[in-house]
Amino acid sequence: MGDFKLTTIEEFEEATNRLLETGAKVGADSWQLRVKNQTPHCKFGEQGICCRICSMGPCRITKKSPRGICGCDAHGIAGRNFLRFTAGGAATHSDHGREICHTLHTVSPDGNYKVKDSEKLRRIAKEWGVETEGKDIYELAHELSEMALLEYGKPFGVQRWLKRAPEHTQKLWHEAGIEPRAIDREVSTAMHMTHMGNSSKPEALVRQSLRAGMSDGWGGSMCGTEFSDVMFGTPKPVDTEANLGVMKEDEVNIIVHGHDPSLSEMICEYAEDPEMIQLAKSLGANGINVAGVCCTSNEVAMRRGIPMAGNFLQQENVVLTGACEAIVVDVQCIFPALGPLSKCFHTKFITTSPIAQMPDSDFILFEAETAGENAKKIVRAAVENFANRKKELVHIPQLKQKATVGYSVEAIIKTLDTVTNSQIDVTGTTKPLVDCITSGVIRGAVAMVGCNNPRVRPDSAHIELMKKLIKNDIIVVLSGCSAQAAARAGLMDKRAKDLCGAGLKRVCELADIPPVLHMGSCVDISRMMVLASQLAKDAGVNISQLPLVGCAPEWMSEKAVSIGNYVVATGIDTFLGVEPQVSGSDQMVHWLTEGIRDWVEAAYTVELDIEKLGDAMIARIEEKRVALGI
Ligand code: BF8
Ligand code: SF4
Repeated sequence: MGDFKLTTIEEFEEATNRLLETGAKVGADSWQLRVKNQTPHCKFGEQGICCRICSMGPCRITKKSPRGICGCDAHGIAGRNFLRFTAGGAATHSDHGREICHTLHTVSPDGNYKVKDSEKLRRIAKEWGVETEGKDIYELAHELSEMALLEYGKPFGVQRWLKRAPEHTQKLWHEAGIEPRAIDREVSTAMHMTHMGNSSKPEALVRQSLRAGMSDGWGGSMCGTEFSDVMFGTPKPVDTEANLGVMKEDEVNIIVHGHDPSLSEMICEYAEDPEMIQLAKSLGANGINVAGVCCTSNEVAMRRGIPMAGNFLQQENVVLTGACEAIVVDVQCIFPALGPLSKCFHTKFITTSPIAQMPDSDFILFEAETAGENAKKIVRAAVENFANRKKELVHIPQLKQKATVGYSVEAIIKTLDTVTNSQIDVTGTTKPLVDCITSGVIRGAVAMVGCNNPRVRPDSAHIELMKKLIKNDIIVVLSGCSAQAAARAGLMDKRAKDLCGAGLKRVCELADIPPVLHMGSCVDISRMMVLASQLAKDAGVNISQLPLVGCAPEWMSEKAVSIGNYVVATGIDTFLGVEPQVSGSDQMVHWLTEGIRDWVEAAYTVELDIEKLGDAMIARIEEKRVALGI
C-alpha cells in the first residue's frame, strides 16, 4: 500500500476541534453547540405524533389522550407527517430538476449554456419518440426541455421515464397504484390528502408516500440528472482531492455549496478567466481556487475534477478556516448559520437563488439568461475580498485524500467491461458486472446514500460500513454526502483496493477502479435506479432478486425520505441508520418495514447499531444469492 493510509474519524474530529478553537476566539456559534441546546429533542416530534395541521391543535398523542381534537389517532397523525415529509423532499428534488429543464431551454451555440453531450440528448429523444433526423441539436434540446417541463404538470398519463424499468417492476407499480402521474400533481395530492379532514388511514398515506417519492426518483430527479449531463457532460472517471486541505492558503478560496450545477459550472468557468486571475494576483493571491461543499461539490467534482472541501456537517468548517473568501450557495442543505458565522470572519456569504434567501447574506441574483454576468460579479466579489482576510485567523487543516470520481452508469458500463472483455468492446450492457456477481467474485452491491446527522458520529457510519462491505467483497456505489465521506477518508483512492476482500480487490485491479464508486449528487440516485434496472434486465431477474440493497446510515432531510421511498418502491431493500419519525405508530412501522413488501417486493429496515446494520445488509445480500441459487 506504500504510504497510503485512510484518514480516521479521530483525525477528522481533531481538525474540527482545532477549527472550533478559532471559532471560540471570534465568538462563533456552531452546530455542535446548538445540538447541546436542542437536546433532548421533543419526544412527540421524534415519534411523529404531534399534529399541527389545523389551528384546533397542536394535538399530541399520549396514553391519556389517544386522539386529537378531530379524532385523528397516532397512526393517522404519524402517517400524515410522513407523507408531508416525503412531499417536501419530492418537491425539492423535482424543482431542482425543473430549473435544469428551464436552463436547457436557454441553451444556444453562443450562449452561457451549451449542449455538451449531444449523443445523450439524441438517445433521450429516441427514448421519448421524438424525431431527430435532420434536426439541429439546439432545436432538439429546446423541444425536449418543453416535453420535460410538461412532465411536471401534464393532465393525463404517467411519467415517461418509468419505461426504463423492467416490465415486471412497471407491472408492480401499476398494480400497487403508485405510478407517478404529473410530478407536481403527486406533491399536490400529498398536501391535499394530509389537509385536516382527509386521509388518516396509514395504508393510503404510505401508498401516496411511495407515489410521491416515485415522482421524484423516476420523474424530477431523473430530469435533473439526465439534462445536467446533456448540458455539462456525462461524468467519466476523473481524479480529484477531498477534505479541507484542498483549500489553499495562498489563493482566493471560493466555496460553492448547494445543489444546482447551473451556478457552480459558471463559477468554475469564471474562476479561470484571465482577467479574474490577474485581479487576484494584483491583490497578492497566487490564483483562484474553487472547491465544493455538499451536492454541488459532487456535481463539479464528477464533471471537472473540482476538489471537494467537505460534506453537510463540514459547511461551517470551511468558514472557520479563516481562508474562505466567499461561500456561494444556490439551494438546499445550506445552514442559515452561515450568515452570522461569516460575519465573524471576512467571508462573504453569497446567496443567489430566490428559493434560498437568508439573513446576513449578500444576495446576488443568478439566472440562466444572465448567468455569465452574474457569475463574473460573484467571482469578482470573492477575489476582491482576499484583501480583507485576517491572517491571524487562518488555519487550514492539512488533511486531504486523492479520489477518483465520475462513475455515471455509462462510465461504469464502459469501465467494468474491461474486466471480462479484454478487447475493451463497449457492449452497452452490465453483463460483466452480472458475471462477477454470479460467479461470486463480487457478492453483491450496496447503494449508500444520504447526509450527515448529529445523531450519528459524523461520517463514522458511512465509513465503517463501507470498510466492512468492501472487506466482504461487496461493491459500494455512492452519492451525496456519503460519497464525500468516502472521498475524505481515502476510500476513493484506488490504493484503497487493499482493504477489499480478494474478489473485489481483483476486480478493482483489473478495471482500475476504487472499491467505492462515486455516482454523483442526490438527484443522481436516479442513476442508481437506471443501473439497477439494467442489471436486472441483463441478469434476467427482477430488481428485488438482485443481491443489492440501499443504505442511508446518517440521513436527515426530507429529500432523503423521498429517496428512500422511491428506492424501496423500485424493489430495493433499504437500510436506515436513523429512525424515521413514525415510531409512535406501530401501524406505520409495520407498513414501512413489512407491509409495503406485498406491493413492491422490498421494505425498510431500521437499525441504529451500525455494526448490526452492516451485518443485516450482508445477510440480506447472501439470502438473495441463495434464493437465486448462486
Ligand atoms: O442532496 S446528502 S445533506 S447535500 S440531502 Fe443534503 Fe443530505 Fe448531503 Fe445533497 Ni442529499
Ligand atoms: Fe389536532 Fe386534528 Fe387539527 Fe391535527 S387535524 S391539529 S389532530 S384537530
